[in-house]
Amino acid sequence: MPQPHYRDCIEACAAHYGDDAAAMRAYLLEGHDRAMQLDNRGPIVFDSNGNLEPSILEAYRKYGFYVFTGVLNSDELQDIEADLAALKKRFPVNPGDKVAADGTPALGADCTAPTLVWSKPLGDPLGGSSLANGRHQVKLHEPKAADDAPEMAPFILLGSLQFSEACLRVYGHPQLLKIAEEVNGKDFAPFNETLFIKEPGIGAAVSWHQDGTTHWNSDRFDEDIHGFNFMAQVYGSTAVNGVWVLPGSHKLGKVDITELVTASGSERIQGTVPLVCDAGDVIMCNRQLVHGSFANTGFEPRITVNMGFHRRSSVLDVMGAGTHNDAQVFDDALIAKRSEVIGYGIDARRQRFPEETPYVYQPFLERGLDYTWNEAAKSSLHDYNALDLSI
Ligand SMILES: O=C(O)CCC(=O)C(=O)O
Repeated sequence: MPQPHYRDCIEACAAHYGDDAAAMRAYLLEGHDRAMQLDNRGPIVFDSNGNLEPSILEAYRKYGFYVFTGVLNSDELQDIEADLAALKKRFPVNPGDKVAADGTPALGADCTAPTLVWSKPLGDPLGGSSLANGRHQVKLHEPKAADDAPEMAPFILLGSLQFSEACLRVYGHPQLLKIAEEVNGKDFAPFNETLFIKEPGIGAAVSWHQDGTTHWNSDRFDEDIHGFNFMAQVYGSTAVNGVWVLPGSHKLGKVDITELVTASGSERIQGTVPLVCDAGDVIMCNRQLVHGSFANTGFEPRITVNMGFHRRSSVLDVMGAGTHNDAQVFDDALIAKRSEVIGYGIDARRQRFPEETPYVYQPFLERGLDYTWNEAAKSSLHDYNALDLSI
């Protein structure tokens, strides 16, 4: 479990915090230790009825997150890495450029729905801004990047499944979809899919926030109403480059983060722990948890294949938050259209891993729908994230 260079990364990170270096070092070390003591990690286990082992759901509900170990095998990780390398070659050199470095059309250049989100290296572009409905209430420390760092770099890719078949196949993972069913019901609905790109020395911070927007004052409010994200890790995740969370905060309703920071005496919110895990592990993270990540001042990359799921009742006929796409009402037809990617994910996975038993999605069964992953399906995913179920 110890990450390679784990202590060196912590030292490198602390060194970027000036007078706060000692406090940052202690925060990282103590947070790591506390995270490793929590009883919320292990392989995916189903009981004899095919349901998720109850103790796993209990721990998830208690802390608001669970680390599933060893979910993606080395073949699958290699597929993702190959896709990532190809994607990076297609990134525009500067925000808004229509071509990549080699002069070919840039990734997303022909998309109307949002794709790449950029930041200055080690910046915190969302913190303290009105972006994403102003949910990132404070700005985190923006360490100084190396002189040879690029001026701007992509740190989020929205609508990622239209660009990466390997990520689409993770989305179709039968055990993960079964877990989505257990938490959100057999008729669960998608949310969105993204890549978080945290290259060492470059990767931006994502300031403390809770993800939900629309349901904080709902009569039906509960800890699951804004859904959850799976965060599959391509290289693992550490105290330095990973997401930090405040365990149990998914039950608290809307939290005043500015007040938490003030009470903690710094941006190092007391009681938080990092999501620490290895390559191939998948974290399930309640969207209502207070969470965020610091700029990646360590030596290791973190790439998260993020994919979220909702209860149908949380999205059906609801006016969206407009956080990830234009705000719109999610009627049954829109949800059905947005759910097609589940069918394509399941079939793309079946083609690559024929020895697995594919997941059966109840709404497709009820409606007699069947999806085949092929070139036509691929084209149909263009701009699919314009229908993200953002709440
Ligand atoms: O991966 C990160 O650094 C941030 C993730 C996050 O904020 C989210 O998934 O809502």
